[in-house]
Amino acid sequence: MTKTALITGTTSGFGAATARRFVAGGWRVIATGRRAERLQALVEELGADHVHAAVFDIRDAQAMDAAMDALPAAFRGIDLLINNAGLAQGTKPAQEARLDDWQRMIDTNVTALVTLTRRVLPTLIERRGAIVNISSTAANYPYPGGNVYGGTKAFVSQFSLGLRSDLHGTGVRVTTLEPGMAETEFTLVRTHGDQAASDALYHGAQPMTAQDIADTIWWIATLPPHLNVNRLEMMPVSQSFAGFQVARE
Ligand code: NDP
Ligand code: 8X3
Repeated sequence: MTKTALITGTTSGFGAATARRFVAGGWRVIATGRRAERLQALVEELGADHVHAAVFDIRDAQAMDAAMDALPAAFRGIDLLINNAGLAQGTKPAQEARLDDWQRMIDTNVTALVTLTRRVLPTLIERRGAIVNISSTAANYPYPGGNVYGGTKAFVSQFSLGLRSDLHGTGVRVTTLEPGMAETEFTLVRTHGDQAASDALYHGAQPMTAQDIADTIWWIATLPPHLNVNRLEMMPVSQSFAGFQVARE
């Protein structure tokens, strides 16, 4: 039987590549995001039988509810929730950061993610489905300017582990995927539209691609049903760890 994935944030980056990967694998995809024209283009590219576009701002709980209530019959049985929509805002140290940037990250990466998860859980339990939550290496390793972004992703990772405990015995699988540097619109968004800063960050670094992440999510989702990947951290070979910093008088 054809399976259905609800993938948030499919207008760009990981989400768009993952939507294409799952449709190529024979799944139906509910594709979400604010940019309606990009979702429409995805529907035209992959076919209305395979993709349903649900246009809403994920921070708007009422709009989310309306979009979920309006799902066509063929897309109602959700087998996989991929909580991917998210963002970083700003790179400044906490003492210089904008409070509205912090609020936007918390609203999107945390509040919206738990709201949608709570809504979809009964269906996932009914269908012995799965959840893949997109966290980040920023959940595990602090770096200057990572402050609230890292905090939101640490929440996502810990929430995922908590879900595993609560869903014990239901057959529902939960994975948190923690990628490092990958070239998408992520840095453009983080810098409020600075394309040069984005290009400079990725230049010569061979970052991961959205396709790398899509293939990994596909692998996680298509493992035999008795296996659960709890958490998976991945980086490009060009990225690794640096030591502690020491302030001297
Ligand atoms: P992109 O900026 O390319 O894509 C982000 C997606 O999230 C877009 O489709 C965007 O849709 C959606 N989104 C953001 N805010 C909202 C909102 N308020 N309502 C609805 N949709 C929203 O970035 P990535 O693909 O890189 O990011 C995907 C996820 O991966 C994020 O959670 C990010 O934190 C995480 N991540 C990214 C890494 C990277 O290096 N790229 C590494 C580790 C994790 P739209 O703007 O149309 O609404
Ligand atoms: C994105 C990876 O290193 O920019 O989550 O925080 S990083």
